[in-house]
Formats: sequence, C-alpha cells, structure tokens
Amino acid sequence: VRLRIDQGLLGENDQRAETTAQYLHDKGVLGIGLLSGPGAGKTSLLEETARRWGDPSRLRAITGDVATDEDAKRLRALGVQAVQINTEYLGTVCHLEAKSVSRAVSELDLSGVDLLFVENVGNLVCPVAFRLGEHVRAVLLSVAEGCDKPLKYPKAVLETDLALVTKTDLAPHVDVTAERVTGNIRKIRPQAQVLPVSVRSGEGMDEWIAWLRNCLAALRSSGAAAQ
Ligand SMILES: Nc1nc2c(ncn2[C@@H]2O[C@H](COP(=O)(O)OP(=O)(O)OP(=O)(O)O)[C@@H](O)[C@H]2O)c(=O)[nH]1
Ligand SMILES: [Mg+2]
Repeated sequence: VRLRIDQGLLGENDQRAETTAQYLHDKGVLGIGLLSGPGAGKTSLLEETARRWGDPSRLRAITGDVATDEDAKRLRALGVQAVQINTEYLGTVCHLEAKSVSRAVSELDLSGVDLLFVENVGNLVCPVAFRLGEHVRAVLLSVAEGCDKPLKYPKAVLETDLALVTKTDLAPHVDVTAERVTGNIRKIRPQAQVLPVSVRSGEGMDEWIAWLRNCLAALRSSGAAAQ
C-alpha cells in the first residue's frame, strides 16, 4: 500500500526519472547531474574530466541549452559521445525534463560506459525541482558570480550532493575567495560537501575525479552490473 501511495505522489517527471535511474543502474553507469547559473563552468569541467578520466570513450554527456549545440560539439571533440537537447523547441525552456533526457539516453550506446553527465540549462532555479534520472547531482558556483549565490539560491545547495566552487584561479581578480563562498554554502547546509576547483590551475581536479570514482564504486557495489 505504501508503495502505491508513494507512486501516486510522484509526478510524471519523477516517475520517468526513476525509470532512467534504474536503467542506468542496471547498466553500471553512474548518472551525474550538473546544475549552475549560465557560464559557471559546467562544460569546461566536463572537458577537463574527459582529459583526466583515462579513456574519454567511457564517458557520455547530455547537454541542455536553450539553443545551439556548442556544448555537445566541445565534448565530442574530446571523444565523448554527446547528445544536445535544445529546450527552445520544448515546452519548458529554462530546464531539462526527464522525458527528453530519457529519449536522449536511448540514443546513446552505453556499453563499456562509466559515467553519464547531464548538463542542465544554465539556471540556478528551475532545474533544481526536476529530477532527470541522475544518481547524484553537483551544483557549480563560481567565484566570479560573487559570494552570495548560495544564500540567494538555497535550494540549489540543499537539493544537490556536492557543491563545486569553480574558477578559484579568478578569486584574486573578483575579490571573492572560495572560503567565503564555502562559508555561505555552509550557512545554508552545515554538512554540505564542498570542493573548490579550477580547470585552469587544476585545483581540486584530483578530488573531483576521486569523488566520481567513489560514487561509481558505490553504485556498482549496490547490485549494478559492472561494465
Ligand atoms: N579562469 C577560468 N575560467 C573558466 C574556468 N572554468 C570555465 N571557465 C571559463 O568560463 C566560461 C564559461 O565556461 P563554460 O564551461 O562554457 O560554462 P557553462 O557552465 O558550461 O556555460 P553554459 O552551458 O552556457 O551555462 C568559458 O569562457 C570558460 O573558459 C576556470 O576554472 N577558470
Ligand atoms: Mg555548458
């Protein structure tokens, strides 16, 4: 009875997201959602991840933008199979939905794959409420956006698993330290996992890769078929 009530409460989006999450789990593929305001460094982080993962052909990406396929092209150039979703053609422009993501997942060959990234449309509000089938979600807050964004967009911190403070190499130029951004993240969520990173200096990249490997190992040890 409890299961039925829970299913009734889940919206259609969440049910589709659950199906995608289970499908990825069964294939031993970790789904990672990336959320941020426009330009905080999502695609740059994925490019650097592709360079550091060892074999970029074990990564997949679904990139969401209102228009253009620039992000998918950037990732394909590094050997990552990527599907671009343009939301201007869909009902909801400012975020991805589980339905279009599940269609994109079905276009991807997932054999021999470790990670599937879902880069959402740059927006710190709308994407938070829509699960897409990811197993974990990271929010990126760049120092260049100022230190108050965690306070202004608390759900982005509360409803994600890792907060990446990006572009730390720019801190001296924008008068914002990663420590101040981190302090504000912790005001919203004292136990938040926070990682300062920069794709320019390489700060935090080893820790980011280690976090991904840990999440992948946890997924695979929970009954998924290792690839
Ligand atoms: N200095 C510096 N610049 C960075 C870093 N990461 C990204 N950038 C720059 O920030 C700009 C935006 O980066 P993207 O990776 O395109 O950001 P995004 O979040 O994918 O952007 P959207 O998909 O449009 O929301 C680019 O000019 C990058 O070169 C970083 O760690 N340091
Ligand atoms: Mg991008």
